[in-house]
Amino acid sequence: MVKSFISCCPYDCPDSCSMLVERLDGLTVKLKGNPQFPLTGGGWICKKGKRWEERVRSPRRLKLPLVRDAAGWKEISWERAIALWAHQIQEAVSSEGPLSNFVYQGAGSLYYSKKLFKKLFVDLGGYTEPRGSLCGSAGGAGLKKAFGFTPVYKPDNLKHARGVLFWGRNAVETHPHLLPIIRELRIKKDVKVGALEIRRTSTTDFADVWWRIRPGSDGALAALLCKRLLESGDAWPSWRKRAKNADGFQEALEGLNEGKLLEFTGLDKPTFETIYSWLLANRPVAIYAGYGPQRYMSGSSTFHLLVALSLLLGAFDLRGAGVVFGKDEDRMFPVELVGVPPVRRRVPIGDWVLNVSRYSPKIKTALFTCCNPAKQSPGGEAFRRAMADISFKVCIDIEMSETAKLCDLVLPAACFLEEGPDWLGSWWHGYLLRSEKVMDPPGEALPETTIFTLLAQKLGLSMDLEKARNVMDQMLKSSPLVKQISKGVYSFKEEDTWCEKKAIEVFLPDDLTAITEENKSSETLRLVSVHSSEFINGQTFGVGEPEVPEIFLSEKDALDRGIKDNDLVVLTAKGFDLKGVCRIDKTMNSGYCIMVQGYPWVNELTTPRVSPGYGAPFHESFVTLRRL
Ligand SMILES: Nc1nc2c(c(=O)[nH]1)N[C@H]1C(S)=C(S)[C@@H](COP(=O)(O)OP(=O)(O)OC[C@H]3O[C@@H](n4cnc5c(=O)[nH]c(N)nc54)[C@H](O)[C@@H]3O)O[C@H]1N2
Ligand SMILES: Nc1nc2c(c(=O)[nH]1)N[C@H]1C(S)=C(S)[C@@H](COP(=O)(O)OP(=O)(O)OC[C@H]3O[C@@H](n4cnc5c(=O)[nH]c(N)nc54)[C@H](O)[C@@H]3O)O[C@H]1N2
Ligand SMILES: [Mo]
Repeated sequence: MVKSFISCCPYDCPDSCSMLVERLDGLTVKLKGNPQFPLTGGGWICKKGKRWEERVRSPRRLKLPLVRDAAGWKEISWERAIALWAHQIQEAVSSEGPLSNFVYQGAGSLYYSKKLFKKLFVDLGGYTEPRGSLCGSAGGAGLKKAFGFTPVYKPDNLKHARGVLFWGRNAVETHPHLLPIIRELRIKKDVKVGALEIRRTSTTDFADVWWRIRPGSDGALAALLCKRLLESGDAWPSWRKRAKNADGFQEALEGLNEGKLLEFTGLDKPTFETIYSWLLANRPVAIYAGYGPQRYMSGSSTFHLLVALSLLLGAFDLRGAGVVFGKDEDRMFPVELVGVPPVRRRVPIGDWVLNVSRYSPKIKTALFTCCNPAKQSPGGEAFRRAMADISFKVCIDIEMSETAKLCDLVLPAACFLEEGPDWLGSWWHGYLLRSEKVMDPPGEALPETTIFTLLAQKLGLSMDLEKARNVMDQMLKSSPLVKQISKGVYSFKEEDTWCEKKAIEVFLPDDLTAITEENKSSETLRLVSVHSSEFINGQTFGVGEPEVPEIFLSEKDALDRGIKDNDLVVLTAKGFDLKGVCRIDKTMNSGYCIMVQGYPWVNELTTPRVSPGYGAPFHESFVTLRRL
């Protein structure tokens, strides 16, 4: 008998889709978009979400706890696994104090129940964790600098925009449920779509017009556009009313060398003029900013300037104008269920691997959950060295990830279909989604809430995270801040930072030196990595890895090196050689090469660094390239 459930996709994707799950038997499920959910109206979900139909029961699922000894991996009982882990934690706390326990959580599942485990480390007296994220913290920091908080652009306000500018956002690949909305706006309101990119993409194809910019120079372009708006008198007349530090900002712009900056962006004067005219002609413009342009040392400054540009183009007075990026998907998570740690140490996510051996107190145990930094964080070799410096490492995952392989203990987790009730938010839309348990986990896999409740018991702490999850469920269901729309779909009150009546003032930058920071030498190519519609982040399930990685290169850089399309090439950085196949991309400029992120070799070539805002500037990595 077919049984239906409401669930939601756990992936770290802006779309966060509510899903209808049909369970055909204990092992087989069919997934589609929840027809009652406004954003998946036609029942459509993307291919990566759909693949959970196989992933949930794939042979790759971990089914038993595994421990590593000199001979390799061995299955052990939960009881022994928990006892071993508890012992290591106790030893760490008694020798170095609670900060010697490192907890690292990533974006593998956005479900709220995955956040409850921190209560255990709070109750132990504290912990160490990464500061910033591998994702959007640099851009987010730039927005925060302007506002003092993370602004929200409500998707609903797009309907007031006349122009949508995908500024380094590859929405067609990475944000598919936005497209029907834009298509409708085009038809009904004649909305114009532009894109600023470093190469042709499916999003530039979707746009009416696109311009190619040099990687890492978006801040310079934004500053030039601001300068021009002010000097030509086109700036929104009342922009100063909303600005803090207007004079400092104007002075900083006056001091800029226009010719040099334009050269830096790689744009010629006529192209700059077209961009400028497009912005003026299509006000109010929603600047849909991407993650790519903030993976540079200048990422935070760039985003700060995008706010300034929006202001000068009429944001706050013109509904629909503003910068669309991410927002806190955990806003509705009841943090009181976790509590505040008495002490907490935060180490930069971009380069902790370089410094871990020098930390005091020393890191003695590490927990990795919902993350795969061995693959997804910059500097593969540096990560492995850091791991070798930590005496006891635990990984909780649903599969044997690259990170799990570097740990001492690997624990099998239940996935979203196998636990619940649970909740998640979105970093785009304004719905809160609730999911139900559909089936049991495979083998002995357990929900994280159960795993940490067992660990707490062993450590003599009294906590029941299964119960906490149910308390969270009651709290969210009965919260006066949320309103149920249909089964599993709730909306919550959220103010749009760009459109609310309350007078918001943004702080404008007066130091623009960061936007032209460069550290490149002429023989090397900048390595830019991009997300793909095929899979999410490092989770390539069902896609697999190409035998020979593709390396995209401009015609000129290929010619300079005697490389032809489809030639085998070697990419080298930091002593690591990668064999790849060259794909000449005539839409790229010279000076950089591009690879798809999410494959294990990409971050072997990237450099661990921290950018302002505690981001990871993946694109400040440089490689040499030659024909094989
Ligand atoms: N299918 C799918 N969807 C996803 C993801 C996924 O892996 N797969 N990941 C999710 C997550 S976690 C994130 S953070 C988002 C990422 O979403 P996006 O921001 O759309 O993706 P990216 O590929 O990181 O970057 C977007 C574009 O920036 C361009 N770019 C790089 N450098 C520059 C630059 O200096 N200037 C300009 N103007 N453009 C530049 C790249 O060519 C790329 O096409 O997608 C989310 N959605
Ligand atoms: N070079 C380069 N590197 C990048 C990027 C880039 O553009 N270029 N993009 C960056 C970005 S934007 C992001 S967001 C990060 C993402 O990096 P991570 O946060 O590491 O995310 P994932 O690769 O999705 O890995 C998540 C892990 O969680 C596991 N998992 C899935 N569901 C569950 C669950 O329910 N419980 C547990 N315990 N585990 C689960 C998966 O099997 C997987 O091993 O990568 C970053 N890395
Ligand atoms: Mo991300």
